[in-house]
Amino acid sequence: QNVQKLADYRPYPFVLTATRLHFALNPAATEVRAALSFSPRDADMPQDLVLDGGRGVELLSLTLDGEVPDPAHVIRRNETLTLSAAALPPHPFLLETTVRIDPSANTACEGLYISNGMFCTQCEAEGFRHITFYPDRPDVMATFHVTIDSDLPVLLSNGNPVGQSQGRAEWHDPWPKPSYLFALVAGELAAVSDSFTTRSGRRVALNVWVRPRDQDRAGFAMESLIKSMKWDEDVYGREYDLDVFNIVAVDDFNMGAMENKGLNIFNSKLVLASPDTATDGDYERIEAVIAHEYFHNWTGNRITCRDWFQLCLKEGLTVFRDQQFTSDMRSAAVKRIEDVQALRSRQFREDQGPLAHPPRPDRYEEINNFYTATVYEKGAEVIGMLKRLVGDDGYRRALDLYFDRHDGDAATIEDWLKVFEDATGRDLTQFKRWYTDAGTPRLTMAEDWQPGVAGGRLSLTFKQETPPTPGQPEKLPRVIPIAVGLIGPNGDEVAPTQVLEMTEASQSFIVEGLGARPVVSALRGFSAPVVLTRPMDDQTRAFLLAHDTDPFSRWEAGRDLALSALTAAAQGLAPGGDHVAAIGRLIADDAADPAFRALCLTLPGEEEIATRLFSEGKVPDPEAIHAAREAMALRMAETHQDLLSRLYDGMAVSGPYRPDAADAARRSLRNAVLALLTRIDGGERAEILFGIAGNMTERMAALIALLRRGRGQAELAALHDLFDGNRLVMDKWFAVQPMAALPAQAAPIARTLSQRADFDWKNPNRFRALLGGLAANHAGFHAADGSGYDFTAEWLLRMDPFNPQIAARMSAVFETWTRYDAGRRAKALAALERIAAADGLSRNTREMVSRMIA
Ligand code: BAL
Ligand code: ZN
Repeated sequence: QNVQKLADYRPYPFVLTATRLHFALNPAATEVRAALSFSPRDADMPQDLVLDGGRGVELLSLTLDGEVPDPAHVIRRNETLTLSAAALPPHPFLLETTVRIDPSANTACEGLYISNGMFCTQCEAEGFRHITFYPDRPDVMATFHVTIDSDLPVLLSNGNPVGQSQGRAEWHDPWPKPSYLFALVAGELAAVSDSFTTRSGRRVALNVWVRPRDQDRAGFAMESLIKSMKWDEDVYGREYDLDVFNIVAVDDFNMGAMENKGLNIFNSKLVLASPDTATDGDYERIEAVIAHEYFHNWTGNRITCRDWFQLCLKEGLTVFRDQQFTSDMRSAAVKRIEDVQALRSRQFREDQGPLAHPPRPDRYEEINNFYTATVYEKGAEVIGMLKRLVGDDGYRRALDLYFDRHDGDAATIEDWLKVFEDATGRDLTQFKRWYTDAGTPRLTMAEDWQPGVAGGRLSLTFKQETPPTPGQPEKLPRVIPIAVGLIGPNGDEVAPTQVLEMTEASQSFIVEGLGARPVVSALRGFSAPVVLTRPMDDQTRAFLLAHDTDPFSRWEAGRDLALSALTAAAQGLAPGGDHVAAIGRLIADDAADPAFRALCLTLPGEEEIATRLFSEGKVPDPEAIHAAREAMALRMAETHQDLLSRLYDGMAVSGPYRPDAADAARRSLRNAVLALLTRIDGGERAEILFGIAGNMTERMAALIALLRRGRGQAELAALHDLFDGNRLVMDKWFAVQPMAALPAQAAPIARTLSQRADFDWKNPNRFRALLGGLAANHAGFHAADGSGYDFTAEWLLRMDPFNPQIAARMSAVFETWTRYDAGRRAKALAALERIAAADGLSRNTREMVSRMIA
């Protein structure tokens, strides 16, 4: 066991001022020369110099100020190279090494590797140590000068180009950075190019590099980059700081993208888009991730993390910033609802299970296992709460101070909170629990109405409690901002949104002079990441769905109506309420945003229903949940057949495809309607739409609607014929089949697909497509015979020695296994134990599995 603990943090005993690297690229034998300018932090306290270096790094030579040191002072262990203190001078010195590495054998996609003939790197979190010996930790920051020798035509690294000749390129990055932000790319690439002039007049050359045949699909990424650069200047006052900004698309990539200084490397699925290959969802995601990586230039690169425990310092803040950006570019209401849906389906699920951890964990074995929804999405929610508590002006002052005070630093969560305290005068000691404690607080609200007191007095009493999580049995109360508004009986708002600040385990808030009893709209905008329960009948929910002025709470009321009916039906109880009628009124409202109506029309997913049942102390039955959801969708289709048909015809988008919010909203409503109508029209509309659709959004919607009804084989074949050579479309083709299959067929379909020659499982996207597609089919993955678990375990075991990061992250599909009945639990546990017993299991997967079966 190699447990890293936050409490053990010590500064690196040497300062590294400048790093010079020389690469002689060769697929199987690349030589890397490194010249590192060190000085001891304290000359009176001699210390060993410990450098990280992976097993595949072969040391060819080493000198200290030009001399070969006594070999007795140079100690190579498994993953380190140590120069003992006795060999080191008490003044600045130059350490030079030459090593050999084999990028062609690097299947883990960490460090320097080859994807489709292109050299590329991924160094976060600890990939740089597979390139050369180095203090591979984020608090060691140096300027980088990089020379690349290769016959390949495009040779890129961080910073500004300072020399280019036949077979050689030289790059200099003047901004000190940690090794995880290093990048190198070499290949036969073509660029879509543009430029951006910053507000202080710096002209920045922009390039999106892709394979030559993909050049016509890189334009949207470039547009998104330019919008992001402008937005960060306008909203945060942050300018870009180099002469060039490069983005490169890579087919084999473990993450979505990476914010290397001046050279962002992207998974090609988050760069390449054309109407016939990418959906509206893909376009929106590309825009958001291009922005996210660009925004890291300030929140991550100029100010980085002191250690990996602080990962949410850069990730939570950068997610928060990209969410703000998307809200400004598109519909803020829809974005908020989508973000909450994602948070609940991924992060609440994490908090409910054995993998729960705080946004700032205090221990880990493998940091790659902590790039999680908790660090990213909950990290962003915590910042949203801070902003709600200190107000927009306070937030702006705090952020200005953060950038002023910490530019060039490797900072901590304590530093972050301190700027808020200093800028606003607020004590955030209690608030810090959001960073250090795991788990989703349960909030209950009770109302007491006294019509005869003080002109009508309403008392709202909130209680909070956070369930135990691994290693944290007891939880203290947190600061919870609760946004509340009041709606009068006639549907008018009688009290606009006010933020109640809860700090105690139980706390009451009183409003007087109300006259008639209002309906409370609570947790508006999802003002805190908590589970709110309150006694509310379906009539009140329907009232809020009709009248709430807060779009999130309005949607939430409809969601609750649907969930109360679905959870009842999934337990064999008569569904109460009238969700179907209430939804009918909403979708008939032509004044409402089509995207909002689409969200309301789409029933909660099966996983969400299971989560709700489990949080109510019930054992979810995947088959019953599936049947209940199917029955309700059918009832909606039958009840509103005429309305839906009119909507389907009326929402068609004319003219050429545009990925903007307005057109995407109409398509999303029309596609949600199609999913319902396909249940009663024999698939006619979906078949027609698939045949005539001029874009992937409608094609995929039609295909999924058909597959869910057990049809669509001809369409699948057609899609394959049309896009056989397009990796990204073929990933969709692999994903959609197990995802939209009837539950009993999901695992068998996944198995059949896995036997195809074009199941290129070593490609992370293809692997995630098939296994993720199966996991997204709740009743299919949790098939009672264990076939979903067995299939997944087999492939995790196959992937693990090849690419441990991908295997470990995908293993989280098992994280909910303890929710289910004894039969399923036994089968899931057997699958997990099979993985745990494998010889040579990676540290990544071992940590995940052992946490899940602990
Ligand atoms: N830093 C890893 C990729 C991302 O979150 O931007
Ligand atoms: Zn990020």
